[in-house]
Amino acid sequence: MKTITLPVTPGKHNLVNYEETYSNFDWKDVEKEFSWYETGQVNMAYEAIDRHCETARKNKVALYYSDANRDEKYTFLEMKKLSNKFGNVLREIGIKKGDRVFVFMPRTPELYVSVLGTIKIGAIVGPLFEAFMEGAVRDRLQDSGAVSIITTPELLKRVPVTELPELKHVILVGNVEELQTGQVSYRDAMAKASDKLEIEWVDRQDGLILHYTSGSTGKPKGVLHVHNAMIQHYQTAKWILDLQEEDIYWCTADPGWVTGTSYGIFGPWLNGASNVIRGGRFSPQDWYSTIEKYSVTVWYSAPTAFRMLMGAGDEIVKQYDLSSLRHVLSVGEPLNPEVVHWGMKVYNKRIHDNWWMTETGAQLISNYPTMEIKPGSMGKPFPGITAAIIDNDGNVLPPNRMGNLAIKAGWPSMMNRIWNNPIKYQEYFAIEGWYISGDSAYVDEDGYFWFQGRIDDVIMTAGERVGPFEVESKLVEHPAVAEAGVIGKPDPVRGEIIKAFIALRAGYTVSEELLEEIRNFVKTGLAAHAAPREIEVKDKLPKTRSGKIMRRVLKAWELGLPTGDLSTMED
Ligand code: 6R9
Repeated sequence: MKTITLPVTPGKHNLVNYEETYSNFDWKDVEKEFSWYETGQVNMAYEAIDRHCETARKNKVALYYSDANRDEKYTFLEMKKLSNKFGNVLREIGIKKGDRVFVFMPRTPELYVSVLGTIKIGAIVGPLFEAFMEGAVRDRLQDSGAVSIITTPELLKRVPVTELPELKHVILVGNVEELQTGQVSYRDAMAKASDKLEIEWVDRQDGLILHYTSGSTGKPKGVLHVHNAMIQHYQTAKWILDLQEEDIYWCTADPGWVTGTSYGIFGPWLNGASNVIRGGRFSPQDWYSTIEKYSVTVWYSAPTAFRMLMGAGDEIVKQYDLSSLRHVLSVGEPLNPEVVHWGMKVYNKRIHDNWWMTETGAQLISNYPTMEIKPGSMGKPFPGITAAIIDNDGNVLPPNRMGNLAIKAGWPSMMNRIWNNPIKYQEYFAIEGWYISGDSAYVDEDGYFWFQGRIDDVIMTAGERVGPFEVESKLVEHPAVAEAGVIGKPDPVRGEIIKAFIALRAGYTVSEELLEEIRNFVKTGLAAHAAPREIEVKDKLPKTRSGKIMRRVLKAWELGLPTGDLSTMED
């Protein structure tokens, strides 16, 4: 197949010559960009916000926020004062360095203030998706031993406080009639708090943020990142997002997803950029009008969103002025070449794909504005990053051979640990010197990387990473379900949809009502995005002798493919 390459984007860019920079790069040089290089005093939130307040940037807008009811903006100086206040609120109730503090609320300025204030006092922030239901919230708070959660009165119903003995405080954002023991009103506490704070200076390897993410087995795992990650957040945001002083930047990701923190908070603010946050749900009209309203110049989103925009058609694009756009990027799933070509047609912009994971903390492989794009490829490794395709014995494979996408271990934003699970952590580094991503890929003769799939069974649906095990566990909690196997079924819009195969318990018969009830059960017990769109009932599911559901067999059935080696399958 012949690939059509897209030429470099003309204009001024931060990364001028990729090849030359790649050969001369040293992470040590990036350290000089931070104030701690001189002072020895480290804190991510200081570098992202307070440092700019010592320059003319203090009156620059750090955050533009709007939703259906609010329309606000905050300068760096205002963000500094608000996050100082919040840091004091937390100190007042006894939160200390290293404590886990969770945020569980819609994307609002209060969420960003809470994250920054938590980091300023050296506590570890745990962001949760607003869509999480009780079970998902409980698992994460329990595993991490969280002492506090910042949430809203509406979402509080999904925080099972009685099952969380370590949780001491609930900070409520919004109108509260009467506070119960252990509850704090955000508004009242903020009104009383001082806007001066002594920042907690930390070690570069101290905990910053804990992102829970799904694997193919077991419960979600807590990926811990440390303050040192700022080195890579800063430099990738400079060269991949190409953030420049005048840019208005919009990352559409929720902070429950690592993209919404590394590139919705840290990367842009470390670079002193103006950050747009739009609350509420996705709609093509709303998204295009957000770009128009703020004259967004740099836009970071995900393939599912671009496919939905493509589905909404070309006509609607013409109703908005999108001429401010300078640079468009995508992450999270494979970006189909059709979408890239469509982006050229309707936005007259290249959509720059890039690859990374929760565990990697920051972008590792990318398309750069000053590089030719091969639509469908994730691009080339960031300077300072060695990426390779290796076989299961650790041999580096030649171009055009598919294998494990692996990274030489030791980049600045690499996860520091999996919370409570050193064994899981070590599994990533089972091949000496390498981090094994779990993705399969190949590299072409020009050094471009091409994604092929997940080696394990993790499902990517509409940009959300869903562990089949979590969904299966929930399904079998339903009284009618005997066993369940869950797979990702390819879908033109969502990348994959969740399809569940179930066997019913004796005494139950299939009906539309029952299947709808089961779907709702997962929706209300886990999250709407985790509910299977399709449920198929079987007499019996394929299992290994040790009792594990063989998802690859289900997938082969679904796709009409050969089932492969069935030697481990039970009789
Ligand atoms: C940032 C993020 C990580 C998994 C990753 C891979 C998939 C991410 C991709 C991509 C194809 C890309 N993925 N970027 N697949 N092309 N450009 O997405 O983190 O939620 O942890 O997911 O997402 O399978 O292993 P996370």
